Amino acid sequence: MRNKFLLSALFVVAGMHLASSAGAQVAISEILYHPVEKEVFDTNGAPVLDISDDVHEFLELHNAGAAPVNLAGWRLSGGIAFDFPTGTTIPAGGFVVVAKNPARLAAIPQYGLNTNQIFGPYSGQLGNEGDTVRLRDTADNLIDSVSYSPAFPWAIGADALGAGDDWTGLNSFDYQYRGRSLERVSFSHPANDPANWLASPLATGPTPGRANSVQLAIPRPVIIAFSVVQASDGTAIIRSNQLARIDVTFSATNQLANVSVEYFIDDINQTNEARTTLALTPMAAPSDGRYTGTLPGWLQAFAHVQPVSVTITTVRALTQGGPIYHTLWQSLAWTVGILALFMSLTIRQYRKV
Ligand SMILES: [Ca+2]
Ligand SMILES: [Ca+2]
Repeated sequence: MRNKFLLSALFVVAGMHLASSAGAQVAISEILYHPVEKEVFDTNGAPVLDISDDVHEFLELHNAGAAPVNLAGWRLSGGIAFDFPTGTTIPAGGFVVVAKNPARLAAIPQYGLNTNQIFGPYSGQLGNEGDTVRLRDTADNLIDSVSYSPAFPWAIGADALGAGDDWTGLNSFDYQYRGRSLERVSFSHPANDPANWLASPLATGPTPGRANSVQLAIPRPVIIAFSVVQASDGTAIIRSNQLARIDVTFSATNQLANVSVEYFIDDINQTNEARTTLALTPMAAPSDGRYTGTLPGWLQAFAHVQPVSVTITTVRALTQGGPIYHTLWQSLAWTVGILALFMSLTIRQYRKV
């Protein structure tokens, strides 16, 4: 017989201090690498649209500077390739979109794109398992570069809808040819920081050719790595009555202060379990982003069950419901007035019959 318990942990970060800094010029601002592409057939059973190769992919550029920029001779490379033609200008504060298939993108009514904003087609594809995109100017200087991923610590909700309909409770056809894009939060913050990219909200969808849904000078911090080990010897197996050490690494650390972990042991048959909050300690300067704490012997209630292993790999599975993760994250952010980050650990307890 095997029982399964969940230990869920809420990371709460207070002490938000926004700062402003000068924006860069032209930057990669939005990436729709995995549009929802559901097969639709006509009455004869023939596909109404060739949706192979993710034809509704796009990449967006933004000019965050105060002057127009001539993009003629600039190029995209990496997973996709495109050379901007003569006469391509991006106005100050403006956006241009480079499409896998410009006609298909222009046909999506929710986007309301003007054809003079859409460039392409590009060759290649924005990989659904992660990819790199680079923007270079006429002198081949690297202007911007992003290596995104559909997996933690990147916003997993931007992988189409983040999970299948049976998990999200959504109907993919409601998001046909769109889904959720990666939207950049700050143009003065490094492009390659996962904290700088959020999945576009379900309700509004991707925003090709216009401002992204969330814009901050400094992105909210996210966890980019964590581990839970037995405190006494650092091993992954945590036995009953043993303290556990949790180590967490954040990025976008400018706003970090008063980091704590909130946890509860979740019997899958109950809700509203009592929660415990534990302050985490900076391992170095707060800007370093690494925090640690020792969880008490929270397995004592199950002391008769051992050994216990912490299965870190399930964290991704539990958080793959993009909307669920996002809703929780947002509700905490707004109601408590602080930043909150969520992660879950599954603790499997094995009991001999
Ligand atoms: Ca793709
Ligand atoms: Ca946009």
